[in-house]
Amino acid sequence: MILLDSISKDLTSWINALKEELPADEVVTWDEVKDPSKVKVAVVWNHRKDLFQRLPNVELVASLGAGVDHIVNDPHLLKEIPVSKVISSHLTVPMSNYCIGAILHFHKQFDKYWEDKNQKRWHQEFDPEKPMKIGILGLGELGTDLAKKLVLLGFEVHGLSRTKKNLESVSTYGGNELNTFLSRINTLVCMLPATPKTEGIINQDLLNKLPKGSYLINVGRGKQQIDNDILKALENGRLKGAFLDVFPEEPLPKTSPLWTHPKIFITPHIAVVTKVEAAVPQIVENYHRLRNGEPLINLIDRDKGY
Ligand code: NDP
Ligand code: OXD
Repeated sequence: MILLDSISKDLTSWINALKEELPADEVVTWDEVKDPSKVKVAVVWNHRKDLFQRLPNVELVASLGAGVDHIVNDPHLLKEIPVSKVISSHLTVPMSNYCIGAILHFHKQFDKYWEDKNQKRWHQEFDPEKPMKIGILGLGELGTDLAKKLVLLGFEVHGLSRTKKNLESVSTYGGNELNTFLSRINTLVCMLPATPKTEGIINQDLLNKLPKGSYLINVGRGKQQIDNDILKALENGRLKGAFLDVFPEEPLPKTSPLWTHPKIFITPHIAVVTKVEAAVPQIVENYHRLRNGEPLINLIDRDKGY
């Protein structure tokens, strides 16, 4: 039996797609579960609080996205239960496009030309492109795709991950080289997973290590950023602009000063929205593998938490 559960997402299309792929199996929501001990796979996005306590025989928990913090932060999920995430070009393509859009916005100074337009000012600069040295924090599935595409666009690209990677034409750094990485870039793109080590990583101390007039793009997770430190960095010129897709509290409260700051672009956690066609084939594949006793795909490392 496959159970789908979310308190924030309408799961109808997911359930229909899974039922179509697995016509002989039971695909259910929590309200339809008569015997929770029959649930073998739980497919979740922001699941109900006590879900894992009620599933004694679950053998796989599948995230409906790339992030798994909503699952691994649940203390009731036993450490030995495998957790899978979505890995797909349906995710990497929109994520890279979001980041490239934000980078090009700053690179081509579209914010300045928008202001010029409002002032009816014809200011033809000799050198209209802002030089960009882009640093990607997190060179995983998403970060690697972005790094490769930025190289093709002709940008200078740096990338940092916990373990140093080898990527053609990208300057790479290991986790203990954060200061060097920051000193060589002027645009920081955060694509980190939410873990205890990444919580609050975008803080005053980190931002002060960037050169003055840098740019920030955060598409990782909101708890990685300290909003007040970002506001201070914009005030003192350390940052010239920011694109934020994620926030410590979502939806972003109406009282947040981020909403009205002229140098901050806000999107409501839509850098990627996982589509049915991205996740369902992988869930079905793992369901068959589980039944056949074969190794599962797209599993996260439960010790690392991502
Ligand atoms: P991966 O697990 O593939 O990659 C994570 C990367 O982060 C790895 O390179 C890893 O290093 C690195 N990393 C982890 N912890 C640290 C650390 N403490 N210091 C330095 N590097 C670290 O994840 P994805 O690329 O698939 O996704 C990344 C995150 O993006 C997701 O977890 C999610 O939070 C976010 N996301 C946001 C979306 C949105 O719409 N805004 C949509 C989808 C995802 P190593 O390779 O050495 O393990
Ligand atoms: C994800 C997300 O993790 O949408 O997939 O944030």
